[in-house]
Amino acid sequence: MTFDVTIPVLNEEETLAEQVGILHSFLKEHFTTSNQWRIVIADNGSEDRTRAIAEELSQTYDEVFWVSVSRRGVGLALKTSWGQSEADIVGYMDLDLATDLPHFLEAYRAIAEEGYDVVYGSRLHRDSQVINRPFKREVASRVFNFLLKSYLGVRFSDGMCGFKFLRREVLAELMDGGAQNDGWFFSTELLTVAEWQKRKLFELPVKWTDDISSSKVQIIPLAKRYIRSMVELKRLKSS
Ligand SMILES: Nc1nc2c(ncn2[C@@H]2O[C@H](COP(=O)(O)OP(=O)(O)O)[C@@H](O)[C@H]2O)c(=O)[nH]1
Ligand SMILES: [Mg+2]
Repeated sequence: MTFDVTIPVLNEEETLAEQVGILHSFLKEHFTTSNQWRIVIADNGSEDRTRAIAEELSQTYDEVFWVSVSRRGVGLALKTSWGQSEADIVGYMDLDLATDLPHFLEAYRAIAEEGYDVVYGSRLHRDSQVINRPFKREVASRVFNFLLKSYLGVRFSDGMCGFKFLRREVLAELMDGGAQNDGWFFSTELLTVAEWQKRKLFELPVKWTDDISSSKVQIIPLAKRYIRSMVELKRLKSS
């Protein structure tokens, strides 16, 4: 099966080239069929050299592509990138490669060989291994996932992990079913709607290493937006 790995980026000039290089050599080593895969850098609104570096990388590597969207938001970046894709499998991972790369092989297998529709990384499974997670992020993550479970009635263990892959076939229906957010919440919506639609979800306990210095997330404003989006999604469910 063919696949696209999207990397959403915002102002990542410092690490973009190196991280894409690491991902590229990993995929090259494990997937040797030509034209089987692509890395798509999805930039929206970077104000540094990110976009120029993405262009350079796309010239250096045959398998690297980029898309650029004028408005900010990870959800929008992913929808744009996946919307242009022709691959059997689409998905994304964070540029910091916080999720250990070999997990991608498990994710690929789950969809390509075991018939799963959606694979999501989880940092909250008992077999997960989480390194360097700042205490307040850990707490925020647990509270948020608890709210998802109690308020939306979902069963998945981690809605926000930056590591998700799905069969592209199901994307349009997930979006029709309510996965539409332009921001970070899109990632959680995908799983929520997938559950509502009784898709086959594969929970992948991951080894996750936080890079404390690089995070752009501001917990309080993000939490407010998340909760607002959760309420909207709930309304959709009951309507
Ligand atoms: N396209 C896009 N990517 C973003 C945006 N905000 C963050 N990112 C990317 O999303 C990924 C995860 O961000 P990060 O700050 O590491 O989040 P954290 O690990 O949850 O603290 C990185 O690859 C960022 O460059 C955005 O508004 N648009
Ligand atoms: Mg990170």
